[in-house]
Amino acid sequence: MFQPRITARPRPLIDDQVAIGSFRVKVLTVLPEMFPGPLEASLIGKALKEHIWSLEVLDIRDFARNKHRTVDDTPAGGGPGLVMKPDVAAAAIDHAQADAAGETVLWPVIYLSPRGRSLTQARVRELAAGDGVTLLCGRFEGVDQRVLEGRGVEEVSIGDFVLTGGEIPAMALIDAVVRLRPGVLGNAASTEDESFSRGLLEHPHYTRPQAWEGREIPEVLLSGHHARIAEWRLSQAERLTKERRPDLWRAHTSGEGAADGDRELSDAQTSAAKGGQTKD
Ligand code: 4GX
Repeated sequence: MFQPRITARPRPLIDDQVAIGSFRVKVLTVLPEMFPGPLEASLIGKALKEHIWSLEVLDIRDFARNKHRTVDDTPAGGGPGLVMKPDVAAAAIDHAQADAAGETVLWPVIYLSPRGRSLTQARVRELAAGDGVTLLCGRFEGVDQRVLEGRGVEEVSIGDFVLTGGEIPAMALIDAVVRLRPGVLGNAASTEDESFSRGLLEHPHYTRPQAWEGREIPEVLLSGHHARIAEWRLSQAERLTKERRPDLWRAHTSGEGAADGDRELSDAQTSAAKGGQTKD
């Protein structure tokens, strides 16, 4: 007699405030009041409400062990500022990475820092394909180097400038990752920039009125000739990339598809492909 084998039993859709399949973000910070902040607004905020992703903010001070809740100390070797203590940072990381059954979860721990590798759309895509991320936010002079090494923390920079802390960089990373999760963007936008773009800056955009302060919308965009429009957009994207980002241009021209995969910066090729199909 045929007996269907039960391979999975029904599970609750929401378990401990975390929806099944939800992308989990944990933020370690001494300024928990900064969150969710702007992450509550717009599409990312809507996705948070819909449990497409979850945010757990941990106050690093809760992991300090003295009555003053000290999290930092003066730099070894002297100099200005303060450095986050390795024992406190490690306790916060270990707590974040320990799941219900006391098992270490496998998602990455990232320290936002101007010393890190630059955040790329390729890394953003990898993170979005995972189950979650833990973000350590530093203030002052940063975190004791030994905790970064000892806990296998990845250092990531959002750009070559210095902020007062890692919280805003963490929010930038979260926004970039969450927008790639299914259900966050409209279908059109997401599928488009994923599959076609290849490391060019975006072409300029225009909308009505046709003439504004004596400036006209480029005629080709009003022509209805989709193939010519696509051609124009691609040439604009190429011109801008050459002018502003010689690094991206080199990567684009040397072997197509930058090795580090900064795609999605332009939809020129998308339009080109579409235009090529609809006209001619
Ligand atoms: N991209 N900051 C880190 C503390 C700090 C200072 C020195 C290491 C060395 C930043 C950025 C950034 C401000 C976060 C300083 N850590 N993070 N913080 N740019 O400016 O990611």
